[in-house]
Amino acid sequence: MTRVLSPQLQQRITTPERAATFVRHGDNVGMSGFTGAGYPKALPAALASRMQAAHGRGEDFRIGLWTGASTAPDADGVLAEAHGISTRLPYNSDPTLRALINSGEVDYVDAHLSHSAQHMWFGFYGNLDVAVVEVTAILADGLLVPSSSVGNNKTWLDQADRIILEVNHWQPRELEGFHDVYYGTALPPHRRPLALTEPMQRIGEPYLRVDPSKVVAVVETDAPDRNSPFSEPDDASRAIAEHLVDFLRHEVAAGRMPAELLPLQSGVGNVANAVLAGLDASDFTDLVAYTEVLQDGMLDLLDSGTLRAASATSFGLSDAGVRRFMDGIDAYKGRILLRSEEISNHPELVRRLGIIAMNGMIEADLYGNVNSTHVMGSAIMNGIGGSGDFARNAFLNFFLSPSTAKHGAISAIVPMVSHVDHTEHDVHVVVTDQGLADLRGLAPRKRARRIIEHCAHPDFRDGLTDYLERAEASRPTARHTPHLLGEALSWHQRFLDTGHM
Ligand code: 0RQ
Repeated sequence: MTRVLSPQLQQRITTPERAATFVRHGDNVGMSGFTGAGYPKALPAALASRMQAAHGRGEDFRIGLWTGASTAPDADGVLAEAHGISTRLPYNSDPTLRALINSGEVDYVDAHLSHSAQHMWFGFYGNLDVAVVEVTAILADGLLVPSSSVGNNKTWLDQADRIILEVNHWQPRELEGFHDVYYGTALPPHRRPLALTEPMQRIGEPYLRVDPSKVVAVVETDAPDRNSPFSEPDDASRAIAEHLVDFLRHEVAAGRMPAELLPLQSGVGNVANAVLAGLDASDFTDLVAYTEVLQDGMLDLLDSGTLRAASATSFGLSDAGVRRFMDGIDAYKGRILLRSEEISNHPELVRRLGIIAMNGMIEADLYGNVNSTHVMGSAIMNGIGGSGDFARNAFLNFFLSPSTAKHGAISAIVPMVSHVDHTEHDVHVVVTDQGLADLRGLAPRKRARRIIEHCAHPDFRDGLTDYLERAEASRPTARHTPHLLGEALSWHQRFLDTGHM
């Protein structure tokens, strides 16, 4: 059954190879895709072949690649292998591309996800030449049924000069009705308040709009999303989850939040999934999520009834999760909403709704500054993603990590973070497998003691205490936030020197 019902756009149906000829060297290309969901499946490989052929002839062929967030090996990966990316924003987790970013070949603009669409409209990134957007179907009137992520698709379709649509038959046709795409955003000084006061409220429409005269090609595909598996929670993740869930109980008992909590945001990865499992095993019920990504753990919560409903911008499911979602898709309708990332991550909404934000980190320092992105201050891991959008504006935020990395060789608690993504002013609670440090309302020296005592691994506790005591004793540098600057940085250097990194 065809999913391209618009007679005008039927005329544009073509092969990926032909569609790829509409992308030229030097173009900025806005692709769909967010945490491995809803990215184009055929065009990137066809484009990569053209790039490789051009490079074989001694010609340059590279694009600026903009997306919602991470994609997959068959999008970011193939274009990176073809050395076809000059600039990348706003988020990447592909290992091949990560290596090129770290080698300096690719310019990476690691941006807050809520900023990426508006920075495009503000003209900060330059012209968008091409949009390549996966959809579930094209209706007879030309409206687009979005696929498994919305991300920045609305903005790319609005702004691009030329548009290539991929209609993916693998995406369930029943996805129609799962989306809420808001078209009311304006540029300053004409912005109006966002009229969303409840997480599951609809403020937009179920479809993406497109100007059919800009559509240069329509490609039909039938390929799955990335669907990475999740590992079973390990002991460290389980311990992190227990500390966090206990703390939420404590907050309810103290009267600081209602029994059904406040809307939850959960980052990606195995630790985040373990926390969701911890919530599912708890006595919490009737929760709601206002988040970016719906991973398997969120489906578990929806299935058990712990979670009433969830608003996000994307799925991020394993194969088993996708099968479960597809099998029960009708029951999820009305309980899951996918929005543009400018809305799912909007600071105004995160602040208004009072989100509980839970995100992973690489390291935290004694004073509560958090590094989410860089290993040893220099090598990018993924990017800040939505962690800043949520943490900075949250009612309550948590940063989570095992207390050590690299099989115990490296402490996740350090004297001074080697790179700062979230400053001490934005960080409420740090959680490791060792325990939880509630930093709210504490001055720096008290924060430092609490973090060492509750979060540091015993193997590193003495070293950190010794550092703090000597920093506090040193004159005249022991001021509001005591530090021994040279020593703080050599803490990281020694892991490089001993070959751990
Ligand atoms: O590397 O696999 O090579 O050993 O970092 O670490 O423990 O598997 O943790 O998958 O939860 O990721 C911060 C990266 C944590 C993630 C980060 C090494 C470690 C391993 C991964 P290896 P884990 P996770 C919503 C919110 C930013 C974006 C965000 C992230 C690898 O949570 O990208 O929050 N966050 N978005 O060995 C050296 C340390 C280390 C270290 C970890 N201290 N030193 N290496 N690693 N700590 C989602 C979106 O926005 C889309």
